[in-house]
Amino acid sequence: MAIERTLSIIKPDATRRNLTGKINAKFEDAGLRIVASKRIHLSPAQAGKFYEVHKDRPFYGELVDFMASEPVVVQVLEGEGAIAKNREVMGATNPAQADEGTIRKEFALSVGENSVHGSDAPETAKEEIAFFFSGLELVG
Ligand code: YYY
Ligand code: MG
Repeated sequence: MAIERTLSIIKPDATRRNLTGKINAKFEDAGLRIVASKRIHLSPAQAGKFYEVHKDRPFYGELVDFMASEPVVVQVLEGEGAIAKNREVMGATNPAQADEGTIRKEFALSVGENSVHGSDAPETAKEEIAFFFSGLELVG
């Protein structure tokens, strides 16, 4: 499998509870390298744009408010099959359905406040990385 890059976000419920280090340990233990990282506070407009794909879903308004409520840590993770590997480490969207040992099983509060975002495919990974980072900020 090829070396890939994927976009990860540590969400407000996790930054608020000081879980950034514990979550990053899960990524690193899985062989994912953090090649870019920054703590930012999204505006509602920025959060809305990032999650535009979900704009017609009933949870969109709440999702945008939540993502803009407190700081997040946006990161680029790199490794063998990084996109799928990150999704595995994250666990299912709904923590009640997430496997043991996954980030969401261990830390998520609810389906909405579920601690992490991860790109779901190569094309979205490329777009999402470009949404937050310039090429100069990616330090492999
Ligand atoms: O990629 P992933 O984060 O696992 O789930 P998506 O289906 O892309 O949904 C994005 C985001 O929306 C999810 O992480 C929480 C929120 N959400 C929700 O609040 N309620 C749902 N029923 C589904 C998703
Ligand atoms: Mg998704």
